[in-house]
Amino acid sequence: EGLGEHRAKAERMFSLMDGFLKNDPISLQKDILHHVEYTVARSRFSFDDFEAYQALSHTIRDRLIERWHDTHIFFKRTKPKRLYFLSLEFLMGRSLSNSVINLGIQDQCAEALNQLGFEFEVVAEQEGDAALGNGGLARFSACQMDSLATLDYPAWGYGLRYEYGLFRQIIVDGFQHEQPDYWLNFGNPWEIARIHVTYEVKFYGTVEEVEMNGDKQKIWIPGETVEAVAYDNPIPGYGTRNTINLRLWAAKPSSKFDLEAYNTGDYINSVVNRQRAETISNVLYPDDRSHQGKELRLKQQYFFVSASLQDIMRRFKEEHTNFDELPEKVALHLNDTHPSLSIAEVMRMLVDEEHLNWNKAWDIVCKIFSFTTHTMVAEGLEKIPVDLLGSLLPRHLEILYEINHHFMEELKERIGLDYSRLSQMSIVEEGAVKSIRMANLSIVCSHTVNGVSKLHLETLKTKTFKDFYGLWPEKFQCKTNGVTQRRWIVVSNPSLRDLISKWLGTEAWIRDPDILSGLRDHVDNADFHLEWKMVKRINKMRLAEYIEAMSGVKVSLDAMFDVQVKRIHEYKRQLLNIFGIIHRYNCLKNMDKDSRRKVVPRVCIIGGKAAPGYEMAKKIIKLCHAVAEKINNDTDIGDLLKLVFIPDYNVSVAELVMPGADLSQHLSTAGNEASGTGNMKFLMNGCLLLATEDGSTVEIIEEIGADNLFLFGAKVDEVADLRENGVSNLAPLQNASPLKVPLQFVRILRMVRDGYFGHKDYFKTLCDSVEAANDYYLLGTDFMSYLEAQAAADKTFVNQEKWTRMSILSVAGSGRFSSDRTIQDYAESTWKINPCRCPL
Ligand code: T68
Repeated sequence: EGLGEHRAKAERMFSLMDGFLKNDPISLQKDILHHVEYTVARSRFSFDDFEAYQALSHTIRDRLIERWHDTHIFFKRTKPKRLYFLSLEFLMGRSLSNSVINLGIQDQCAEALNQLGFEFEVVAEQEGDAALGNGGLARFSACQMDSLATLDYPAWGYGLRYEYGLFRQIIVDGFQHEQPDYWLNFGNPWEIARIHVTYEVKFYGTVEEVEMNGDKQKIWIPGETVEAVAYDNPIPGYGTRNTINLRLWAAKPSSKFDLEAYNTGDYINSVVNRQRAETISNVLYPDDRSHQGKELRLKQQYFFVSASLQDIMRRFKEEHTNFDELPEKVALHLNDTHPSLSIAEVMRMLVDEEHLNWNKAWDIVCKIFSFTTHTMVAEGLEKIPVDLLGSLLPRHLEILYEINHHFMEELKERIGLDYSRLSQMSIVEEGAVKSIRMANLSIVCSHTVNGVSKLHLETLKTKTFKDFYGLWPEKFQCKTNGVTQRRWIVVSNPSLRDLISKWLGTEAWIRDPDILSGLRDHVDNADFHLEWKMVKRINKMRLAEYIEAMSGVKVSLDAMFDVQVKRIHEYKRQLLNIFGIIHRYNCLKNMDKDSRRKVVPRVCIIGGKAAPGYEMAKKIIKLCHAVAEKINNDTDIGDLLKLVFIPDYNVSVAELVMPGADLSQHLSTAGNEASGTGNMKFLMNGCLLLATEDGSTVEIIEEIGADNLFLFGAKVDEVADLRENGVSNLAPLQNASPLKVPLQFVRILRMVRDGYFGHKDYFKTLCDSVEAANDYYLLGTDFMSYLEAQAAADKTFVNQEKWTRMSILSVAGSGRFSSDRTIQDYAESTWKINPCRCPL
């Protein structure tokens, strides 16, 4: 009764509130001034750009909240099957521009600000990045949220509200230093603290067996309780009222009073101890590949899993009474293995708390989970030491053992007593450190296992998870990654947005990216070319200004802007890029004046963070700076070659860099990059790719044709053989065969080794990492092919008509790499959810 009344009231309010906040410039202006005065508490007669940002953000936030309420009331009323996207990382970047664009009120906001004496772009730049993630995986999560909202899917994102996001990278004397990211210090208008949405999360303790209704039942007596508080982040869709929720959890000391602790008299110490609970959500782990068995990391994972699942189950139970309905109403997506403890947690909830029998619970669990892995190589897979798990989550460990026991029994029936395969497929790894293999767990329990590109899926099927593929071929699916054109064209490249819309005669591509292919109709139009080149020039100008401000290096706009920005990794081969630059420098030094006149000037731009404990990656950053110092100060070379390192690469830097790039490099040794998403962002910005045939680049080639990018290097099926036979000649260097490892490469390696760029001792291990490891990443093997691709890029750049054609065709072919396509595919074939569009 009460609920019905409550709903009827909500609906009455809903009709009253619709359009309550007006979006014309005058109304916006009033709201901005209101927030200046009453939220920011500055005088409306005097406030600066940052305060204008705060006030405008709150003005937008109000509008988001309105839509977000409406969306959730609508979802509640229609009870659709919901997707819960579980991810420990989201790289959202800035929110203001994205929000006003998705709300469709960009021009009105600009006008409102303008009349107050502010410029929208300047105000938007006041915002810091929300950097609650490491790299591709985390940014992909953010892109998917944008697409889920835009395509009207009833979805929730769940994650952790880290107090400190990914570290800030500062460069001192060419070395990376890490500083904490105090992103919440200036307030965060985009979140809503839900102080009443809290759950208790338990850790440690023991498992006991009790009698219940004549049955023996295991129960967990936990030893420590922490509270999870919800912070909601509205995610607006574009061209729809739908605004979905990203719910991030923060840890707080449990508000339940532990009287005994206080009564012992040590008041101060007990407060301090309780405060320690907050450390759980304090800091994001900055490693984007390795998984060290750290207790805090495991605590983070379970904290996040437990709070999210309590919330999800509460919502389910509000609407339904029978757990049989769970698979029709709930899809749980595991974004990599980081949230995979969810599997054990749902089993525990269903068996221990809801008293379902094991088989019944297991049947349900197997129908609700889907899983995406973002890793290409087996060494990158997550394992959790059993000792650690058993002490932190004793009941979960039992459940995991039991899941494995059932799985092993099933497996024996299917494949017989093939012990080697049994042990390889087991969820439990025996060995020096007995561990839980989180990927195996996720595969066993999920109805779908997704790869992030065709090549990635192929590797999963034929190598990484070969045996599982043999067992359950139908589980394995390819869902090639994508990126949102809203952020990566509309927000980041407004000039290109206008140009595309003008020539297509529509803005519909912002919702329907396949329409971009219509640009092919104009690929030979001279006027279009002219405007296209002008747009690139404008963006290069913005980038050049930024470079000068950051590094003091003045760059020529006529030069080719050649960019490699991504996390620093040996497999991503920034070293190949730097060696290529040294080669270019050597060539220039040996050229006469006449030949120099024909050279295409280059600005080489490198950016990216190294995991704090990853020594080789840090040395690569230092080498980049050392080489830059040499080249940039060589007046003899001038504008013909510049090298700049852009510090603290993040989402908002990417938004500036990608539109301004002519060429972008994606150099991973084939078979290492699961997908790559940077390549897609550059593609959308009309930047040509120089790349190996790795990850999703293979599909970009399918889409735009091999003629429209610069390819090089060993193919994935050649790599193993080359590692075996091709490169062992590298050490000792003296005998290096010019056929396998070119002399140019050997010479460059020796320049670095001999201290031509200084820091001889420091770079020694970097050189060793190439030589002593027999050039594991095939730098030497791929070097000549790389130089040829670079030469082809130079040659094409001289022919601006051809270059512009390729650039147009890149954008025209980028529709397939929109996350809208990815999400639609997931929704239809994996999650089985339907759009649920909130009425206007
Ligand atoms: C990336 N992975 C892949 N991992 O490397 C990239 N890992 O090829 C792919 O395009 C992208 O995922 C999206 O699918 C990551 O970014 C991590 O960041 C990470 C973080 C913690 C632990 C392990």
